[in-house]
Amino acid sequence: MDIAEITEKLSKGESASDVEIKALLTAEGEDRETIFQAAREVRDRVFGKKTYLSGFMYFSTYCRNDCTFCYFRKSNSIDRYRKSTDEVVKLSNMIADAGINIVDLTMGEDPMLINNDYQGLVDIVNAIRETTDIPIMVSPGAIPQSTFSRFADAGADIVAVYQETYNRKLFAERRLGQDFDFRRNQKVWAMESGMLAEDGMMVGIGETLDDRVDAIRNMLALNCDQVRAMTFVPQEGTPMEGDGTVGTVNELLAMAVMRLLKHDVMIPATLDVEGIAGMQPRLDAGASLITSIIPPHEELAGVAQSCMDIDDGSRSVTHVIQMLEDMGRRPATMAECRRMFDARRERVSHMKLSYT
Ligand code: SAM
Ligand code: MD0
Ligand code: SF4
Repeated sequence: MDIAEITEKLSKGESASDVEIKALLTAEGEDRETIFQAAREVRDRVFGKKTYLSGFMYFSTYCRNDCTFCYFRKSNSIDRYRKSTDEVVKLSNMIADAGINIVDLTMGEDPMLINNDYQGLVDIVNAIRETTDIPIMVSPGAIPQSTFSRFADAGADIVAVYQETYNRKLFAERRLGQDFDFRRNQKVWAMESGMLAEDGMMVGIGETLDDRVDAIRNMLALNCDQVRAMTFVPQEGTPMEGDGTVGTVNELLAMAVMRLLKHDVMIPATLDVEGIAGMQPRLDAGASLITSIIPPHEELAGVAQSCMDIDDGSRSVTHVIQMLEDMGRRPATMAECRRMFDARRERVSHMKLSYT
């Protein structure tokens, strides 16, 4: 199959068959570069050289769940922390002042924070919103339908809840004891409440090529404004510890395919899989924002790479911006990011009307 023909028609906004998508996802050699280049060109057509920056704050690492891939699963005996509301607000302001465009408030499904209908996180969002306009992402895990409006009212802009896979059997094996449909519906409920949604797939958790196509199709069909692919990183003390590290090319190809299938979607280049070394390959695969930027020396963890490149400052915003500029790209301003979020939320609110 001619890869260039497929990328050309996708670049023009035409569709592709599953067979063609599979050809892209399994491309080798020079064909890969053809795909990445097409993805970059489409990205630059929509976003120009602007790149959005997202600061990551894993503010509670306690969790009631037992996802088999996750270091922070409840059965793993590890040191955990929970930041106070004041600390989270202070760190969020620091992140905003440092020129980062988005703050991602992430927690394990911490019983203390779930208590009282997530009031702890609602308070944090309210307090941040009182002092800054910065777009706020919340990543609270799977929450009740009725709780979404509390986050929207407090000033949150986007909810991140990754399905990981749309294969129900694999989901049940990885997200033990969790409800597939309840998690899937999180994205719909976020959008119905006027916020945006981020979905995500994991690569290397036992999925087949067909599963990857299915995940990409499903995530885009939900109409999420942000979609991600993350390569599984084996974690000490978990059931998948011995599964071995896989290369990241399948993640990069999945990102490029998502870019080609939906030109204006936000796709993160995460620093959480390969640290700062992973930034450029992901931007080269068509990413439009950088996530998992973490300030050093604040005792904050990453997820898949809980400490890699944090305290030496390699995941700090100063270093990220310098590398970005070396690539001929530039960080977005907070005002640009705000405008983008407002425009997308406006579109989502009309989409909501068409649901009902
Ligand atoms: N607890 C919330 C949840 O599960 O939705 C939010 C935080 S959770 C740690 C965020 C995401 O990190 C997961 O959805 C998963 O995609 C990713 N993740 C967790 N462990 C990982 C690993 N070992 N390798 C790669 N990604 C991982
Ligand atoms: C990241 N470590 O962006 C973060 C995390 C949660 N919303 C995101 C997985 O890679
Ligand atoms: Fe908990 Fe999220 Fe880790 Fe699952 S992925 S164990 S819900 S922190």
